Amino acid sequence: MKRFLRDDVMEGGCGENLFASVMELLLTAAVSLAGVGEGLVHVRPELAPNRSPLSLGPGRVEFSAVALGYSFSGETRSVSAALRGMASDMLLYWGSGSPPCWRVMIALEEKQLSGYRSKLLSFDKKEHQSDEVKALNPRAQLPTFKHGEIVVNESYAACFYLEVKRQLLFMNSSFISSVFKSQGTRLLPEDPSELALVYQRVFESQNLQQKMYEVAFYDWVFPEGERHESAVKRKRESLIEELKLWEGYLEKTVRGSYLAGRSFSMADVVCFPVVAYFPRLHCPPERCPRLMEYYHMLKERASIKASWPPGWIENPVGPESLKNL
Ligand SMILES: N[C@@H](CCC(=O)N[C@@H](CS)C(=O)NCC(=O)O)C(=O)O
Repeated sequence: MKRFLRDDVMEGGCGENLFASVMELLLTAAVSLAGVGEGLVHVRPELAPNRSPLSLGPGRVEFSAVALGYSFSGETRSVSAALRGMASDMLLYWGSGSPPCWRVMIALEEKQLSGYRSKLLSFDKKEHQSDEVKALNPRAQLPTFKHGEIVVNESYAACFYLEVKRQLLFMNSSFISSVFKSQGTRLLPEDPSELALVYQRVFESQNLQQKMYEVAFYDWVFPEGERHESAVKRKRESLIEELKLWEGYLEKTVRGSYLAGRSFSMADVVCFPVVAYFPRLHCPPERCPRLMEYYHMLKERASIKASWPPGWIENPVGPESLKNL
């Protein structure tokens, strides 16, 4: 199967330019169909020039938009099958209950890539330190994520990669790039001020994650000789202050809002797994009532249910590490 890259085509003669436009229209149709689920892409071979770099025959087209992960073969093809094909090139090594792993899984679900391959590894058995993981991730941490030959291990990086990768191929065509970004849920808004808020919430969620870890997993984060009662107290106060900030953000929004406004966004993808630890570890709900409302709303979302940590399903009640917050 041949490889179709828009820039290759654009460098060719005017016939290829026309063909590129046809392909754009096709891909546009494919994506809008994908937005509503199962659908068929109809190829009109009479629109394609003979000199196209693709294999064409009456009623038949074969091309593979490899960089997009899309491939079509035959006159028609189910769009969801094409999307599944793209997902099957993806491999995620993950651990149950890990917020960084969970956020990548939510992003995969939201982008309609639930057919990705995965390996669930046990931290207790130190499976994340295997040679297989280390070959891809020298820090031997999870998530470790691979798409074809592309390795993206940092959880934030993997989430952003899943959102924008199709945009890059069609850099010269703003229309196509915006259509492609809308595969599944659009996680980064177009409007600059909305986008700025999403970025702000995405990156500041690292504070909430770090501060939650340092209280909830104090004994695990700090070795015995480095533990001090005064430090525990300070870290608890720091987490309470951090929670107040997030409460304040939600208080300024109407009920039912997401972390960065009225639409679900990348901020929710990265932050929800951290928020979910508060009820699990018995944080008193009065410490963060709006965050808890947000939690109860999002836990019913399909992507979140589909990626819920199996260890949490087995043991729905977690330890009481945040009970005294
Ligand atoms: N910066 C990484 C952090 C990943 C991370 O801390 N993963 C933890 C699980 S939550 C891990 O693999 N820990 C095992 C270890 O560090 O040995 C990301 O966000 O992807």
